[in-house]
Amino acid sequence: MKYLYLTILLSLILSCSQTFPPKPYGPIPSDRQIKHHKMEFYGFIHFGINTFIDKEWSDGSTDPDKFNPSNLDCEQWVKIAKKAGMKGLILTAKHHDGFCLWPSDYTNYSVESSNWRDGKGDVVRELAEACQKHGLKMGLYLSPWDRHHPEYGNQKYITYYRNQLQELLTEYGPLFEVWFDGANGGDGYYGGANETRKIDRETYYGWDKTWQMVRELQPQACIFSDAGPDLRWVGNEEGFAGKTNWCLLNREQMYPGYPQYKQLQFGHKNGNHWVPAEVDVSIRPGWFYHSSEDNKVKSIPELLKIYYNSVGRNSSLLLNIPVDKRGLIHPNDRDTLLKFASALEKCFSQPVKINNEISATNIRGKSSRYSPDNLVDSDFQTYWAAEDKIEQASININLKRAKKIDKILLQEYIPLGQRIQQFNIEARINNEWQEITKGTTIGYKRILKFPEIQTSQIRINIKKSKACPVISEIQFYNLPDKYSFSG
Ligand code: FUL
Ligand code: CA
Repeated sequence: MKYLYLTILLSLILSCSQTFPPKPYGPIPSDRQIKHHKMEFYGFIHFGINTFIDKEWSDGSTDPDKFNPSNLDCEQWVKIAKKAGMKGLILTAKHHDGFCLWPSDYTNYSVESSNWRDGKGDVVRELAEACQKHGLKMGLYLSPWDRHHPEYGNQKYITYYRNQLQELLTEYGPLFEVWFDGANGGDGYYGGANETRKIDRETYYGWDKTWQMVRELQPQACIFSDAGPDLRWVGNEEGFAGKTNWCLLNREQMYPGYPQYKQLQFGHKNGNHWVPAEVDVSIRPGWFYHSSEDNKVKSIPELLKIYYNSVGRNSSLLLNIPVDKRGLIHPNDRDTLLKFASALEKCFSQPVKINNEISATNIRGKSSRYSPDNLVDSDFQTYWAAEDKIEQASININLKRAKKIDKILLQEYIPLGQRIQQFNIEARINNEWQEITKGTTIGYKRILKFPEIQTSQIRINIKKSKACPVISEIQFYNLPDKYSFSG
């Protein structure tokens, strides 16, 4: 009898221990990174002295008075961005030309030296206030390369750069992201020297110290650069991440301007830091406004393709809108953004209903806490998990009646790490199981699009996972034909 009690007790303990959540596997995201993952889509605003001289890059010698928007209205930007579904806006406070959109105490190469608003204007402040008013987050870009500053290339410039950063980090409220560009072309005005200055990208800027300032002054802000530490460049400006895309990166040997940027498309499978990719791409060919590009705003199918290849491939999407000479978003960009938002809404607002007809080949501790029902409750926090050591499993979905489907959305519960490395999706068509699509990594979000099928049974097979799979959400959709595109 004693033994019977003991056995019951032991098996109770065992089954309870099985219902403990899986232990995190490998690097995991910080809270600030998780919040950032959930933003998914936000905007970039390239605006500055280049806007007025029709250039992408200027050399730092342009007269500040050229900066003269006739009708600047940051609320217009913010309202459009919000309607477009963006969760934040990042502004180029200073681009490579060194011209500052705020009245910095450390230079007069800024809005203060222009006649705009009688030299009393501050674009950064106007944007901060508009964001605050309409509930959008703000981020800032401060170019490390400065083609105006006479001391660029020596230590005095680094002090100047950090002083400017301090102003931006302390005077404009909370920032969700600070953007550190790796570009450095060498030649510039440099206070009249007009020469080429080469710096050692790895050591010159003393990044650790600068990033420490961001941590201290804006602990919630994610730091973006080619090398993280919170977000990495995706290695191209065309609008796509790798189909295989790990949020992991061995970032120690990397720095802004790191030349092996192709690796950034995929991340490192066994990387030792959590550094997800951000896809930055412009809605027009250029980053800054050029009237010659008014009819070159990307089409809705092009933007949808970018969305699938960024948000749909475990990245965030930073879509640039060049603000025009008036200081407004041009009507062509506005119309496109609003149409893009309604296309996304049509695509993703109505998942195919699943009605609890979902099962899995393995459920952690057979516990309802890890039930496959959690996969279809539209709640990222609830998840299905398999038992430890189970690295292959299938999820079966029975749709009672045959339904049309042309894409699937999957989300791993990333607070416990990125685990899955290979999976496929099968559907029962004409009484046979057929593979309809397959993939490698999932991460925060993976969307796969395939030719429309009609089926009542679907199977998701996790074929390879670094540790037991932990999935938050699975959804199926049917894209309206009107928005179909190839590729
Ligand atoms: C690049 C810059 O050189 C471009 O002008 C633009 O700002 C883009 C976002 O980053 O490195
Ligand atoms: Ca869920």
